[in-house]
Amino acid sequence: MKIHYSAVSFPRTLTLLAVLSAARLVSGATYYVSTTGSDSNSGTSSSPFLTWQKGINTAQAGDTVQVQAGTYRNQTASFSRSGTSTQPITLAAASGATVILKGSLVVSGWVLDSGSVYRHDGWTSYFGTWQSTPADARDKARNQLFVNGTYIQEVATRAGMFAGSFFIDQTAQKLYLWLSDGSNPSSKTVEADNTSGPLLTTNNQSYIHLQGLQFQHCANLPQGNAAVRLSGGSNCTASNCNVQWVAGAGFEVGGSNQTVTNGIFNNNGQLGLHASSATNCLVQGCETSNNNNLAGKQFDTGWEAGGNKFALTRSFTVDHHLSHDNHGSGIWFDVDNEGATITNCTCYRNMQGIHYEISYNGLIANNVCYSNNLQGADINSPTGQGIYVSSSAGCQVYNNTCWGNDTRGINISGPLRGDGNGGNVYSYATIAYNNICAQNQAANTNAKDYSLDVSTTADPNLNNTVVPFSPNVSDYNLFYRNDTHNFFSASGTVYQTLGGYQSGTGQDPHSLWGDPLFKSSAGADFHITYLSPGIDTGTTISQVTVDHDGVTRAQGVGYDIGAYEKSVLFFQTESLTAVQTSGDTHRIFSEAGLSGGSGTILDANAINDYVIYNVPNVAAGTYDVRIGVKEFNTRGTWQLSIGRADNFSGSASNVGTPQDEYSASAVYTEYDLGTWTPASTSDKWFKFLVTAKNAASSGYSIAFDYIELVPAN
Ligand SMILES: [Ca+2]
Ligand SMILES: [Ca+2]
Repeated sequence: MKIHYSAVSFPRTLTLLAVLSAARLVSGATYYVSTTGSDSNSGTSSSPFLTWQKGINTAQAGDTVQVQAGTYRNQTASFSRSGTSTQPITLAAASGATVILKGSLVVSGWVLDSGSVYRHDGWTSYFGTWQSTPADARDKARNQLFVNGTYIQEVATRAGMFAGSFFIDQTAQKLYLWLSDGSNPSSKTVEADNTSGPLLTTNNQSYIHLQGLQFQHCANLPQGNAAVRLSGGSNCTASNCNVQWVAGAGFEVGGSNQTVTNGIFNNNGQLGLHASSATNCLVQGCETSNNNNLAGKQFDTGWEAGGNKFALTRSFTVDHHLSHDNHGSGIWFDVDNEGATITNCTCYRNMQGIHYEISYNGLIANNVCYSNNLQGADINSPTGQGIYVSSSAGCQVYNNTCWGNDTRGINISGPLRGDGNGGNVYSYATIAYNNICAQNQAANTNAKDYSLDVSTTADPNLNNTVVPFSPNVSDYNLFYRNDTHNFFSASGTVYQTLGGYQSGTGQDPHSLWGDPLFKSSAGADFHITYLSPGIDTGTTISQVTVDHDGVTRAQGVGYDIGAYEKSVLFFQTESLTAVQTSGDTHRIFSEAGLSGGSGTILDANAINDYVIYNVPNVAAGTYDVRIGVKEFNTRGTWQLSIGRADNFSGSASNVGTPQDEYSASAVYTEYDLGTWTPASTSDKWFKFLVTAKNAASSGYSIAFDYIELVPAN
């Protein structure tokens, strides 16, 4: 199996920062662009250029073009020169300045046509028919008009106008506008598109940095015809750049080793982001929301529309991405992607949260996908799902949280399909560990919250060379519904209970059924709380070293299930000070089965023998108290009491019930003693007092591994 996940995002970020830092050491020239400038100027701060293009044309490797605050129109920009690794070319907004390039003009000179319809004569910009022949999914109106920033719907005929619409008579060069309140548009700011873009493209050049630039309004076509493009080339960056309210796709990521950070690509006609045949690129900290929602422009969601779409990529990373309220998928990799990484993302109210389709070796981890919905799709369609890994092989689906989606939380399935690259692929060789799948089927109680293809034999028509066959494997997950429904689908066989599914398939032997106890599912806060069954019950995943928030995994003795790791107080008993004993030998012992490789034993030989550990600096609050132990056939039964270190006898009280450590053979396990609420912050003494022994036990010794305190807050 090809493994691509070593190219995780944070090292990439560090690399990027290193590159930017190195770039700052180069003192190239700075050229200035201003809305009050002129391209016959010299480009100095006192004699700035007017167009971005003039600045770009003037800049050599190592130079910076600084764009002053303002709204720029009637221009587009395309690079014709590359920077170098040590001398990139930078196009940046001036520090703190709002810089917007708009592919629209302000339209004035309105005359009353009839009724409440006003007319602008002599309008020559027209970008597409309402419906071409033959019709296909891309046939959407491309003209755009905004009134005081609000999108207005285009209609195909003058007679078809309604309040809140516009119409362009291409032949007569007339622009008609009927405002929703019937008023005269002369008192409003009316903007209409006058270009199909691209507004800006790197045009196959490399080592170009775009910083802090905003783009709006463009009558562009969909897919790769994005309004703004890192097009071909390599090692370009776009940081804090926004593209909104364009007719097709907002931003294109092409080429290799490109990086897009902290961008907003919302409210676009087709897609926020598009990428095709891009290699080793990173999209991090960006947002794609409310795309494909423009009235009259909603593209076919089964074809290509929504938050984004990535095709034919290699090692493409989407990290810390927010994608919501798109008409279409939130994050969609479709056709012959290899080794994509989708981590720490949040996707809600899309048609799918994350969709990885006809592709290979995706790492999908630490994502939160909730309330994704059918949006009018057939109720029995594979739509309205949290995570959908469809007809893809070799994926790793780890530590995701999927809640309240319309049909399924997680669906790993799909038949043999052509991969667009001469091969066939279907659902196999995918591993799903440490996921929470809870309270889905919000709209369709005939769906199954968790769907997994469980074929154990290779399809004879499987012919790709990317991922050899092995069965899908699922385990260490946490499942839950608060009512009774068919929950699991395993290659179409339906199970209502976890037990039935486990015995029927052999899958998920360590998985759990129980309320994840989120902080607030209604408030979309899916951190698990201190009594959650997901705490410490996941398995260690070497590729997932932090949680959705960046908290180091594992906290405490093990990985938590779901996208969040609960912070805990964790003490290895072998590292604690035994401040008092009953005089019996207290010793450290080492065995591979113990957390940290070691534990402690009190060689007790009678009732009332004890050991007291000092647990330092425990804050006031409520905790779930968990004690790691090693059971054996020589063990006694103990009672825990906890008090303040400075006044133990005056403050100690029992926590939990007596615990019998006897077992016929060695067992490393954990006792959950329930809650404890210290009133003050101080060192605490934990006293383990031998109170009895099991009749089968040959002794009274007691053995400890760790103390874990899980805070309620
Ligand atoms: Ca943990
Ligand atoms: Ca230990």
